[in-house]
Amino acid sequence: MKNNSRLFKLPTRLLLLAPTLLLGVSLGACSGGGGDACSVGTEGCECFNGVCLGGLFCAQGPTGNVCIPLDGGETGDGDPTGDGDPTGDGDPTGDGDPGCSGLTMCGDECVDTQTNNQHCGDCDSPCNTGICTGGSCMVIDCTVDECPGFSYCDLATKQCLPGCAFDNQCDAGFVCDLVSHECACPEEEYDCEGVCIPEWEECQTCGNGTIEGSEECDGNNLGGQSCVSLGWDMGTLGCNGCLLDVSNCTLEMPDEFWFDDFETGNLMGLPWMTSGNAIWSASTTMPHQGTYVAASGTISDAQSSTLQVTLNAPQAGVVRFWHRVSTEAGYDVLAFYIDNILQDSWSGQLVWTQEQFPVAAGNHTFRWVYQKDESLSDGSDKVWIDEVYVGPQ
Ligand SMILES: [Ca+2]
Ligand SMILES: [Ca+2]
Ligand SMILES: [Ca+2]
Repeated sequence: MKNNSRLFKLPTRLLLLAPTLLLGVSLGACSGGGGDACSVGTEGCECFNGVCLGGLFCAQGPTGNVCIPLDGGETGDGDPTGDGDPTGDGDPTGDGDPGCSGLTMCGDECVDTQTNNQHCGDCDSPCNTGICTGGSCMVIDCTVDECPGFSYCDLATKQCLPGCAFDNQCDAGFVCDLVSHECACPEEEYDCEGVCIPEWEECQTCGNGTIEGSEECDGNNLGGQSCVSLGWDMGTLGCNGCLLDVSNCTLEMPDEFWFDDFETGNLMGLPWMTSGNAIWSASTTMPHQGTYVAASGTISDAQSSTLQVTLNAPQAGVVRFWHRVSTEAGYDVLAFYIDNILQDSWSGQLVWTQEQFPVAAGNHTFRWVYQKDESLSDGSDKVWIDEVYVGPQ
């Protein structure tokens, strides 16, 4: 993480430095060697084979690679000149990198090299024997001394080995497994992002403001998306249950017709709303056209899965769409409604079929519902639609 944020910062710093660089050159700050021949490593000079003098860092500049201060004081560590770490090993000031708050960055994790068995003293020094104490590997006889930090007394060898013996050596909520000497969640609990929660609770990271896993957004964090970036004309993008909510995004009314073939790979081509026991989604299973279709959610007996859209028909015309169903014939049905009035329903094993119904000008809600009865399933137990069109016949 730290490496990334540092790389990310460089261009900004370079921009800030650019006027200084130009000024510096004209004033001869880069004239250590006289004339155009800069002393390699002087601030603002071209890097020689990527090498700058101590305290400087080779960065890509607008006219070539130049040496710039490693640490312009931006990190607030009081060391604006840097202490000479041209290798950029992630520890520019020697204080363990400001982002690690006193710890040392090894790879992408912050560790305490005083006590870390994998990184004892420095990142490249694992303890092959003994325990890391005070930055060096010590073989400790636990019949004489107490085992320090995260170690336990191995009765066979009478040595301290890495691992726990007591719960209080583990993070809060974790307990020590006395067989593996590792910290684990208590019985009937599991590790959810470093917190032990009951087995029957879902690991919920929605609400922490960070977009993880299948989350599309989290709270105010919309991942840089907006209604417009998602293809709408205007409106305010929301985040609901860590899924993007486009219900307040709107399109300008089309001159001719509305159409969605789901080739956006999601339900964002029109102001779709999906609800029920499971939601509809874009699917690549047997598309009628293109790559994607809209597929009902996976539901159980007596449940339903609904997809609907409200559109303003520019003039009297039709709604047309293709559908496919693979359900228990006669009982588990795809029903289609316009403004809450059932138009037709389908069930059983049906191939792709096109339907068409008349539509008056104005606002209408088109709703597709997969509704199962109390028992039995057949086929894929799903329904699909594709190429939804509302416009002139
Ligand atoms: Ca989250
Ligand atoms: Ca399609
Ligand atoms: Ca059924």
